[in-house]
Amino acid sequence: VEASIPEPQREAWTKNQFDGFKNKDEFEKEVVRHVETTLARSMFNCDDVAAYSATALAFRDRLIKDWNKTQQRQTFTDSKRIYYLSLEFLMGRALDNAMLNVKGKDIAKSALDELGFRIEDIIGQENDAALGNGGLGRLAACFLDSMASLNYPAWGYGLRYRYGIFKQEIIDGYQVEVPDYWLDFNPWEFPRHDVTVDIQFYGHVRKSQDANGKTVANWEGGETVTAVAYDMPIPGYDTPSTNNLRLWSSKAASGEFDFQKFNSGEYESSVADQQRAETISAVLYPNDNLDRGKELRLKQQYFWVAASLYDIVRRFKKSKRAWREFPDQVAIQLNDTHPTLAVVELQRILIDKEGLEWDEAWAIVTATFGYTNHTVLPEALEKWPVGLFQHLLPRHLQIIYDINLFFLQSVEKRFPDDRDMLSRVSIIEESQPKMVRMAYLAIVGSHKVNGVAELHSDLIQTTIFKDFVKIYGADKFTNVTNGITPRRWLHQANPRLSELIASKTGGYDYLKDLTTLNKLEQYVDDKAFRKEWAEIKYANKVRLAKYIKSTLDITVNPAALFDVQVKRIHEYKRQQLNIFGVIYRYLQIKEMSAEERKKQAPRVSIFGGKAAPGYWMAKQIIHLINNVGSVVNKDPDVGDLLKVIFLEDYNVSKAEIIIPASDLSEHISTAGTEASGTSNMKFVLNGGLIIGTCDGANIEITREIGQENIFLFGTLSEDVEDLRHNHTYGKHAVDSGLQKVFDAITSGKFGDANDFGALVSAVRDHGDYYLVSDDFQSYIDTQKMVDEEYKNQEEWVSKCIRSVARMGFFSSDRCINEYAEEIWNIEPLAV
Ligand code: HBZ
Repeated sequence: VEASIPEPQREAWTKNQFDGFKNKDEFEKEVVRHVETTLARSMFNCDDVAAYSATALAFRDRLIKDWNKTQQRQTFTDSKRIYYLSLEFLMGRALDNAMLNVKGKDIAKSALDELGFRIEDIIGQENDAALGNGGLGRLAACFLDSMASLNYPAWGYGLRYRYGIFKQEIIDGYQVEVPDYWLDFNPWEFPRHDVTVDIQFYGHVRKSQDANGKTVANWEGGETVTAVAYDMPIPGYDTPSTNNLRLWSSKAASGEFDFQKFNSGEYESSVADQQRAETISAVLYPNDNLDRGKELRLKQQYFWVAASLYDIVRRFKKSKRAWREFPDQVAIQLNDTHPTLAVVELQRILIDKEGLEWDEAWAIVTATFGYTNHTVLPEALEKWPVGLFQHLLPRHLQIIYDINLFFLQSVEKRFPDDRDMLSRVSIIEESQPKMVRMAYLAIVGSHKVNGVAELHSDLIQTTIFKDFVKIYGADKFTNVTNGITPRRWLHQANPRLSELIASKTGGYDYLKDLTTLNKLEQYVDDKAFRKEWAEIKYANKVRLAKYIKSTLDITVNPAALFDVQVKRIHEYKRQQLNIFGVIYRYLQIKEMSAEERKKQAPRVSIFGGKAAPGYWMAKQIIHLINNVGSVVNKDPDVGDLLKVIFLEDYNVSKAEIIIPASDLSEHISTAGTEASGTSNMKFVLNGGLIIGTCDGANIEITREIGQENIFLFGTLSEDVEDLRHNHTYGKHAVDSGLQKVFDAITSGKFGDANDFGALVSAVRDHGDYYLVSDDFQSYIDTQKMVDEEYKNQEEWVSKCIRSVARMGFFSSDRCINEYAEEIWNIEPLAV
């Protein structure tokens, strides 16, 4: 690397290398310097925010060094890179992670202490980077962490939303959305005003002949918006490898800020143009598992995909390699169908701009892309009206039609007798209006398609994509079960448990090879170890209890069983089943004698999660939970036996407090609907047990930890279809337990019954699509078993320890290694 600096300047550059702080005193000096110069604040009025900012800047300086070197190394070695395209990166906070990865937390702690600050308070000042909805976005963040930690040359590409997922407030029991303007001060991003790409929209296609008489397509006219790169360093754990997350921000193209207009007095409309351009990267769409088909969303997708591909192609072209080597240098992973336009855009670049023949180009495209599916829910599968494409991206629509034509021709050849097949697998749905099926386009344009847990990968191959398995063979389809990063989700979130584990497994190496957790199993019968384990869980529960007290002014007993369901609110995830169960428990307590009550195991039912702003049913569920809470929590008959808590604004940083404090977490989706789930893994890794259905990764968790360590209940996915079919529309028989719950709701016990009519009648009168009534009794019975088993604390803690010991499989490091070997064909770059 140094050799690239011309000889005469080399010494001056190398002798002046900035090394960052090496000890407490140097760190203090850096902090004070940043307070006084970078932030231009006096150290006499340095508050927590300023101390956070200065601390973050000092660590950022350290990261930049490694980041630059990593990028140089990747360029000089000309290594193959993986590009992870995701519309969402739910990163959470960065400072604690940066401290861990550059091994500087102890230094920072004592220095901040001397300067008069508590490190926890300082870490707590940071805004979450909440550029995602839920599981899909958080998975992308865990993957970035693992790719850097494993030294893979990897870049993430996404959008730099000015507003992340909204902040949730609960007012009178209802969700209210507040915009999340998070960019006030973001020390982790670097604007690259010199890295810009002009992105075209609208216009028309004109065919012409080139010098050799070949017909070429020219996409002309329309409007242009400029993409500006913002880079964020992604440090790896215990390695200097620091990868890049590049987020694009939109602004008016320089020619577009119309000086003509400006000068002729049309100042307002010239500003309006500017604002229209900036709208593209303004907000994250807040729906998870729902496709709403808005034009601006398609604009976001193309804007981000086109800018990213331009960047990737530009980097490849610098290597001066032949085009056919592109897939040897570049792997691109599509995080769900949101970036599927990248398939079309790369084909367009190769044939329209670079002059390759269709077949040659298409071979390159399909060898480059891999597609990950995250859902089988029909309402989440992306489709775009052909007319919208025609208007916004006319050349891309032509290419899609050609892709489809060649694809259908090959299908017809192989299945000449199956006429139906062609319309079933066509990328264009012949509906009114015609639609482009993005998942089919992603399958046809990729060399591998994967689901995110075993059951889910089986389901996509046997249901929504089964024709494609016939066409391409089973080899094109694979499973990569999700994972989570143990750095954030164990070490950072649960430092005391991490320390205890380290003391028994031979240090913190377990954070690099999670399977070494299995060494814990030998301590299961060690009473002293169990005691320490239980004390840590208790302390984590005290921490959460304090948080509940400070935010909701409700006192909960840390000795009670903490039963947690935190995730996006969705009918398929069945928070309604949980709250119906809570109501059932409440009614039972009310019927008990004082004697019986004494024998009851106290419980705190904790909920958290956002409803998409337009998802009315999900908002009803939130409202019901809150209303049940306000009745139960002040009922003197109940006391400590039951508390119902709804935690406002569930996000990554709150998850880091909530998850380590759970005794039992709920993963109770209707079988076959939750593709994987990833918080299930986080809860078990933090020493909590699960109550769950045979769905998603619950199944593999059960296989790993043993069925005696998980509370499974409910319908199996193979039985769901039949049960749904049997539910006659109109009155639907519900058993007496659930009927009592419905009676309580409709009697107005939890506020105006009309407010919750839809929740009841969805189950009772409208076919119960999510099988709440079918699973209710076994859910209640299983909760009873939980109560019984929780009374035997020694046995409970043993189960927790055994489970943690067997969770090694669920590291995102394992998961990324599988992607690297089976899909990306990429090697780590030695440091
Ligand atoms: O992806 C989730 C799955 O529901 C969950 O089971 C899985 O563990 C996780 C990671 O694989 N899917 C999502 O989170 N999906 C979305 O957030 C989403 C966002 C926008 C959309 C569609 C889906 O248009």
